[in-house]
Amino acid sequence: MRFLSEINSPADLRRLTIEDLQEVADEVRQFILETTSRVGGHTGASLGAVELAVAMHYVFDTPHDRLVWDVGHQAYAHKILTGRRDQLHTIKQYGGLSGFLRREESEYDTFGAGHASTSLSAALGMAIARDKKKDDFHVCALIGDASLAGGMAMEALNQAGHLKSRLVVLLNDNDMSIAPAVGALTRYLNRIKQAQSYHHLKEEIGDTLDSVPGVGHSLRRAAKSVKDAIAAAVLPGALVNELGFKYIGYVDGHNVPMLVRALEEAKKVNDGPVIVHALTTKGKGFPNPEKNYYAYHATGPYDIKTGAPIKSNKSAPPTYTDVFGEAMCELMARDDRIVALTAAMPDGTGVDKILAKFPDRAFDVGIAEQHAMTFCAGMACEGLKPVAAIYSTFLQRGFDQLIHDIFLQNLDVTIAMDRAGIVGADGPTHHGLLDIAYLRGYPNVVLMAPKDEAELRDMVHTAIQYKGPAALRYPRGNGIGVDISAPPKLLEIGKAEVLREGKDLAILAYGSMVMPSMKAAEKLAHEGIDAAVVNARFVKPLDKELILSLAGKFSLIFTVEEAYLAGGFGSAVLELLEENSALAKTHVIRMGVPDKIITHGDAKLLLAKYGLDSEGIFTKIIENRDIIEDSRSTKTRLKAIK
Ligand SMILES: Cc1ncc(C[n+]2csc(CCOP(=O)(O)OP(=O)(O)O)c2C)c(N)n1
Repeated sequence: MRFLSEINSPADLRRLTIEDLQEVADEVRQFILETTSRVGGHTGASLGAVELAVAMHYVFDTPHDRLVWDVGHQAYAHKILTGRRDQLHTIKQYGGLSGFLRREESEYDTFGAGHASTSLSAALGMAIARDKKKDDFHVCALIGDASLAGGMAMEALNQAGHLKSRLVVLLNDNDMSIAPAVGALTRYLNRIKQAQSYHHLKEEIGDTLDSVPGVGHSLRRAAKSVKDAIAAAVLPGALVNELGFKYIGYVDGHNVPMLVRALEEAKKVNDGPVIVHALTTKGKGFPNPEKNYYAYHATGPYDIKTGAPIKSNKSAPPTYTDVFGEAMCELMARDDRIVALTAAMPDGTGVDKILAKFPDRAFDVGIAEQHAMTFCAGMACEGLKPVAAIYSTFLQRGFDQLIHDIFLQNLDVTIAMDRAGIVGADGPTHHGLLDIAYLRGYPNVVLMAPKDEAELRDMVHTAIQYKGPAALRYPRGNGIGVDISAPPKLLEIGKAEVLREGKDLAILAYGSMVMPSMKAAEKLAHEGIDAAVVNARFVKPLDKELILSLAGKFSLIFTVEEAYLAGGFGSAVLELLEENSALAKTHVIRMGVPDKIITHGDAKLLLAKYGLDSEGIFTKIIENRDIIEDSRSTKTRLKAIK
């Protein structure tokens, strides 16, 4: 590495000549390949944005100038160039670098991210603050074409064009989301690309840029030449004229000198926002880039020569995601009112299988969770049975739409929340820990969580059959290996399942915590403690009858959930007991995720850290042994009195 080993900050990069930059980019790309082939990561997304990162840090005086990355999954080159090269191999691991951007991690990470389409709003906010403070720095937001189509980004575009604050937007257009990008904006961007031949356009822009006066010439003349550049580019109306943006492009997003020139031009626009439209290839440089586009976005470890994934030999049970996809296909074959929907996560949610099998009854709406909810509501109004498969964390985007459009109108929509709980390597922006709290406070909705993948099938069926809004949550990763060959069956709404009778205490577990609770109970038996275990199945409605009877029987009840404790399943149990004056004799201990930001890292490790595995549940119960002993002696005394 001729250059990279000497680049410890963007200032080092800026000491190089423009002619050296392409080689720097090549070295950065090689470094990403060598690292991600060992540890995995957002490989393809980051490989596609290498030259953009080099050019931005070269042109802008970072960190004085503010770079705002959308999502942040594509920012490995940015991390490498901003002093984090030697830690890149720790990315997404416990104690290591975050897979996204975090303000605490580096002064160059001006805005934390992980969810899409936030960069323009944040960058615009910074630009306006700069103007108010009469400060002088550039703000440049980098956003992908799929994220640009997200609702928030559209709202920011709308305001940016109106405010006329100085702002550079670098559009990383690779025609891809995680899956191929969808929607009318994608078509619009493609129209720009097709409108003139790439070569012709490059020359035209190049000529115009060449005619720009150097630094020190009047801004007016610079602005005029920018106008020329813009006029020379393809301007099919909407973005530039109607929204008040200037447009430079498109440029080859893998040609660093060209990107540098385009960004230098953009810097000179001082009377409003400007978009630099760069065309890139996702997974650029990935060995043997197959047609399998999902492989580009993120990878596990792979063979650096062939690109083939390095898989462990262990045969694992199917993932909850796969089981959901299969169950949906079975149910959709039986009932043509069922339609499926994903918001830009077809493979992540199992909707890819459904799209392949039922292309007319499945939709990828793009990064548009809010729209997805109300779109489902509309379909439900007309008698369809929409099932939206969505990550718990991304559903947060659609909160008001859930309440206002679905729950309030009691519409027949099913929400399948994948990645509910601690997701692991993706960290705090992606953990799905809030859904119980944010969903259960409103009437009409039924909320459930399966103990295993067979029950997931039953719950998908039950939720679809239920006449009204229903949501189910299930974790990331593999099922526990139970038989899933039986047809999905209907569960009684609000009925829990007693899995183990006991004499000393009751463990009420929700979803993914049921099986660890069973294991803990078995271990407790060896210690002479007899725990009943209940698979709660529903947090709304709770199995009131059963829980109140448990409270009458046991002086100690544990609730266990893979979610934030505040407002969660345990809170719901406490509320029920309080409403029924059943708390006086029963001690309730809630286990779940505490009121803390949960970092990234191996999910098993994080769950263990918060006592959310069989060992943790066992230990917590042993710690409260004195309550059990007390209750035993009270019972003995009472018996003696009788
Ligand atoms: C609100 C939200 N929904 C979904 C996602 C999942 N997600 C992460 S990256 C991505 C694709 C982004 O595509 P694009 O902006 O074009 O960038 P690229 O990966 O192609 O560089 C998606 C859908 C997310 N991060 N946030």
